[in-house]
Amino acid sequence: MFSEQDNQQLLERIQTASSIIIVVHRNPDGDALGSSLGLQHFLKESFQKSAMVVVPDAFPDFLNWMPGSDSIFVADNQAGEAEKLLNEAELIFCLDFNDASRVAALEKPLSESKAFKVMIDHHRNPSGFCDLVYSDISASSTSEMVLRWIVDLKKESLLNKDMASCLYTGIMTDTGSFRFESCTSVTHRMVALLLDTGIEHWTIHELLSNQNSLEKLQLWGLAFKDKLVHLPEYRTAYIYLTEKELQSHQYKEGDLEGLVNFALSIKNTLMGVLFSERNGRIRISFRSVGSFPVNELSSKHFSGGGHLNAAGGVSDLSLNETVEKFKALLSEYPQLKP
Ligand SMILES: [Mn+2]
Repeated sequence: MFSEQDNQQLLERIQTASSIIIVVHRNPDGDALGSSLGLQHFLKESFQKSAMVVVPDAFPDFLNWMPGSDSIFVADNQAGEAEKLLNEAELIFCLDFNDASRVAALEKPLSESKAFKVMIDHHRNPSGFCDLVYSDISASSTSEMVLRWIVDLKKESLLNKDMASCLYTGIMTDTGSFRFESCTSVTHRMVALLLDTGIEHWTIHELLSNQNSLEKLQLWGLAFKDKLVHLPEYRTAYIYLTEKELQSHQYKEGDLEGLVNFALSIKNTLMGVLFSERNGRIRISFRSVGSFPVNELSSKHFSGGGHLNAAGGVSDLSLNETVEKFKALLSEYPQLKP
């Protein structure tokens, strides 16, 4: 949590800033959008301040119902304008990421901006590019942390449905619908405050889940039938998809969201991995259960990182070479053996 002194300084900055920007990581997910839009609504409600949410690149369609999502500034098709916004900002909130390199092309303008920078984030090893840092790697989500901050300021009476549905979406998506170990009694108490605003949580679940296209389901069908490999000798399962397979199923950003969890769902599996070829690069999602640290594996071998049980990585090898490299590594991890 921010110290009392930090909070005083932060409130002063909010009140005096003529321009406030909220930035999130590239490939923004439910928590990135939920925390940033939730904070945007809070700044409006509590301080009558308009903040702009800036995302490095497009967000998935299944999040475009979120209150405020139509006013999000997507930087990758207006790079010059985004640079200008960061440059002229007096206060920048950095939500749901721990290092300036996580904002892709916005890294340089963000690092160079003279704005006062505030990080709220739950990823490991926050780097020192912000003036104020609220980091909690045990938190379920950045959305929960934003809500804790609102409660800490004793402003929970200002919560409204717009704020609540954004923060609820962030907490729900980052906890796999309240399933993960990081989802604690504190998380549930925070969520109770959100439900007290009268949001329809069942409608939010429907908006997030029942958004499939036929092509997406057929892509998942292909993945399960022909592209899922089970290695019981390493308690590992992985799915690998080529760019061609994605394209022939009219792939849209977000279509692979959650697929990796099905690799992990095979009985007695400790690690699930998804390799997908996108724009000539291999993107990798790692998931694990228990104490197997996929963030370490990813940072050591696939230029990635993240959480103990959920991490991302990339590879510039071909898809087959990447999968072979991954398979060759498994014997280095005796804890995967049954
Ligand atoms: Mn998050």
